[in-house]
Amino acid sequence: MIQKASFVVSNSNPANCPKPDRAEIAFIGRSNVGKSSLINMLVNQKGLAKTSQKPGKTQLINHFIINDKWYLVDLPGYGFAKVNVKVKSGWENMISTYLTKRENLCGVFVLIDSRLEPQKIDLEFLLWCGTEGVPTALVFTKADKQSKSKTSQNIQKFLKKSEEIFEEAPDYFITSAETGDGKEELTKFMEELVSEYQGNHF
Ligand SMILES: Nc1nc2c(ncn2[C@@H]2O[C@H](COP(=O)(O)OP(=O)(O)OP(=O)(O)O)[C@@H](O)[C@H]2O)c(=O)[nH]1
Ligand SMILES: [Mg+2]
Repeated sequence: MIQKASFVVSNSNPANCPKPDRAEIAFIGRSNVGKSSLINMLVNQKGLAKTSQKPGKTQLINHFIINDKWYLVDLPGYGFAKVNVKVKSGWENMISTYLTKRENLCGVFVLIDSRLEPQKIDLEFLLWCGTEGVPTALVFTKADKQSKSKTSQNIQKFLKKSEEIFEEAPDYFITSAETGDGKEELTKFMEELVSEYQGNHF
């Protein structure tokens, strides 16, 4: 259970992130997919991670500490067309360096909008994660926005499309930051990742 969560630091340079002395889990996905909202839902604090109706809100690597024990990280989204090319390549460089170099990273949740048909940009990002050995699981967001059957149709299509990417079917979760759906399952999974990491490192 997540009992305690607080902000630690924001960085633009992955090299300045906190000492990698504990397990870390990060949230990534398209701009506006609901990363920051999901984090707030999981930790029971509305304003902990900054959210916005406009894409491009989160621009830095944000570390939060959970139960005084592990780090949870909110990242900027990818695929936000409105930022200029220079800013965009800066973010992409920051995110890719963080994801490939962060040694204590034990899980990366890639968030996918459950309302949409499979998007090329998400599949390409997952393919990149696969080739780089980034440990990913899928989180489908905004499930409150449509019927359960529509959500599961979109998820089935996405999983079908991603068969070429994953050797094994990925872990996936269905969530809503509005209703709290998926909270227990996702929290349990994060705690398992953290325990496993600790078992291997301490
Ligand atoms: N209905 C509904 N709205 C959601 C949900 N999650 C997020 N939103 C809304 O989607 C918008 C974007 O949410 P954010 O959490 O800021 O998205 P983000 O992925 O962090 O976006 P960036 O930081 O810009 O990359 C906000 O208006 C949220 O209120 C959800 O589960 N259900
Ligand atoms: Mg955000």
